[in-house]
Amino acid sequence: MIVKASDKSLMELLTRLKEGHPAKKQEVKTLLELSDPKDIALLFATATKVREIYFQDRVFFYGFVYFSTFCRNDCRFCQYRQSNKALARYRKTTAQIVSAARELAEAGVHLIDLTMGEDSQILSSESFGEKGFLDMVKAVQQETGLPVMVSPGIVTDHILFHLADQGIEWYACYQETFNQSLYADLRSGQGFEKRLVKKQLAKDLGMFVEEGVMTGVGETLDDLTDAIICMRDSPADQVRVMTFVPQANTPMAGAMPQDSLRECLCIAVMRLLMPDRLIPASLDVDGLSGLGKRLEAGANVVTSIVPAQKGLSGVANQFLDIEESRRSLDHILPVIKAQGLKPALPEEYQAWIENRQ
Ligand code: SAM
Ligand code: MD0
Ligand code: SF4
Repeated sequence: MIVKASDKSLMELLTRLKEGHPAKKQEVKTLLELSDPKDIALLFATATKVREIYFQDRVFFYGFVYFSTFCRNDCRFCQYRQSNKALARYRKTTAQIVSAARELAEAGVHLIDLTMGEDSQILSSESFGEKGFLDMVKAVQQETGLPVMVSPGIVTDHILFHLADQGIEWYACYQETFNQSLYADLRSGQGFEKRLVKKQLAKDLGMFVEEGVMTGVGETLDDLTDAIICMRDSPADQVRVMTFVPQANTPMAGAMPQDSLRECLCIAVMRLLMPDRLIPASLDVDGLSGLGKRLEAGANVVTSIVPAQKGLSGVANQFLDIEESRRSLDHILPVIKAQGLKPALPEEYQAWIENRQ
């Protein structure tokens, strides 16, 4: 069913979704396949209206500290896969991580996202690493006084128990896709259910959870439609989509880079289906120049804000805009202001958290 902006049915569909009526699978797919610029503009305008209802003109900022780029896994899409011997890797010390987190906090972010590859030196519970990891997270929490997200991949239940016990607010762990055969190809050797079960445990322990998918990894529109509906029906508190960025020295290096329109269409549809959730506009895919269009699509969290001169990497783009300080609030603020948006106050982020609990 192709609907046109001029066509009454698109207006009616968007109005119904804006009013909170549930979306049927075919309606979601119809919105994802919009191609006429007028139709897309109408979808984005509706998504930003819905964002305004739930978040007014406020935007949240997430600082990003990729503290170890060692990984035991071999995700086909990721440059940090253990088979990529061409990559220079690092493992930051607690002092270095705390210093970066402090700088981000002073800059005015609302949360610190501590991310790593599945670094076996840290994750093996018998090694100092696990205790070192938990002590480091606690040090960041105490030094900054900010909410903390951890994105360590699959960790032991023991680590999740300790994180929840320490009052760490967020656990991020993405499925990438809900098409289980595509998942098995992307994250070979890693159980699909295992990631879902870990997130459920985090939720049961009182943590918030972030879910995420990628576009441009061989998914169909039906896969993306299913993924958005699965995320809607999941307990995730924050939901993201990122455009796959092909990486040298990986099995998917030759993939045709996809533009971020599909990501922005997903953001807008996710806003309509999950109006009260946090939806990132990541700086990691297109850098600062990609921020505006993701906000125009209805995102309300700027993520992957990385301090310069700390030797820290991004994920989809290891270096893009980092040492030029373009992934900084100084450069972000004019972009959000141009859209009539402004930084949320720290207490407004805290209020969202308390409200959500
Ligand atoms: N190692 C942890 C894990 O895999 O959950 C955290 C690392 S990072 C947050 C992992 C996420 O970054 C992946 O789940 C994927 O969604 C995203 N990602 C990794 N490589 C990417 C790429 N080349 N392009 C776009 N997104 C990518
Ligand atoms: C981002 N580069 O927000 C970060 C990363 C992990 N929790 C987030 C993918 O885009
Ligand atoms: Fe490792 Fe995470 Fe990259 Fe997969 S996505 S290779 S688990 S760092």
